[in-house]
Amino acid sequence: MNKNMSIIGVPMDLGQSRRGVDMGPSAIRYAGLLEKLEGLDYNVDDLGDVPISRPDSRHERQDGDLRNLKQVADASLKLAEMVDQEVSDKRFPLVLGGDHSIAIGSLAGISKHYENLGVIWYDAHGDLNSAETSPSGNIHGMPLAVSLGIGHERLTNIHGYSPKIKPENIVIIGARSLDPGEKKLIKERGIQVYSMHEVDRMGMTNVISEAIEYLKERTDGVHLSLDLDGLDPDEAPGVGTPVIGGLSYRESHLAMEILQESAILTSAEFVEVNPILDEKNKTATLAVGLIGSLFGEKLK
Ligand code: 5AB
Ligand code: MN
Ligand code: MN
Ligand code: MN
Repeated sequence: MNKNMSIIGVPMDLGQSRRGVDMGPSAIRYAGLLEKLEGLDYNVDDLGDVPISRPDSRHERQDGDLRNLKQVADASLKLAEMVDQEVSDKRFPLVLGGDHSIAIGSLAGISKHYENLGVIWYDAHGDLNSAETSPSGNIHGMPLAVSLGIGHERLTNIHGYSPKIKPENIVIIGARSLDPGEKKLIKERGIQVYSMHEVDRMGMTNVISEAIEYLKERTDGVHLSLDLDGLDPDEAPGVGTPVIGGLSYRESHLAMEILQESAILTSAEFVEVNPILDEKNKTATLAVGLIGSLFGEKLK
């Protein structure tokens, strides 16, 4: 794996309605991220945080009923430009959220560099909503749809091109809360989903190995987008939209370890850590542990 890594924080909480997830990047750094990566011999450059503009009013809803559309679009473009630069400089971008709307910017910046970027979406949710299907109007439930070119044009066209991702290059792992419109899209577009049902039946070793084989055949780079709510709320209490019955601590470490062995990843992001809802920084500490496994920490 690329030993030159750039860390970018995105203190964004405007893609959803629970305060505190903007403090995620600080909490992850505080939990020892840099020390962990430097201990694994990475040459780490922490670029700090993307500036986020505040909305005039918290619950401002605009253009097609998307909450904070303008601010999310502005931040997405800034993030896209930053990750674009890091990929150009041959550095591995590691993005810290922030709510999951930040994936719009990450994918916009990264995908420009690939013909067929693959995405592993590790999440309880599909994040495949649009204004028409969303039950909440929250943009953090939309980034994967936006990256497919579905949604508000202000979001789909960020960084000047659309779509960013092809549906057949996506693998969702850990899903257990999909809205009707999301299920429809998954069927129509042939998106690969390993829901908790498949994880239970096949075991994580088979799920992640199959996902890696599938993506290896068809992609020229792979981005991991890991929403901490993919894990069970017992392991990751500090998230805004917890869903019972999630991936375990060990299943998740195992997935990261097998991803490390496969060496297919070219970028990653860890999102939705909310320190206000957390218990003694447990979720941020979990994120740093998973990042350790993903980047080569060994148990023996
Ligand atoms: B997350 C829901 N599907 O659209 C919606 O945490 C939840 O980034 C979205 O995965 C959860 O509001 C977004 C009900
Ligand atoms: Mn998500
Ligand atoms: Mn989620
Ligand atoms: Mn969430």
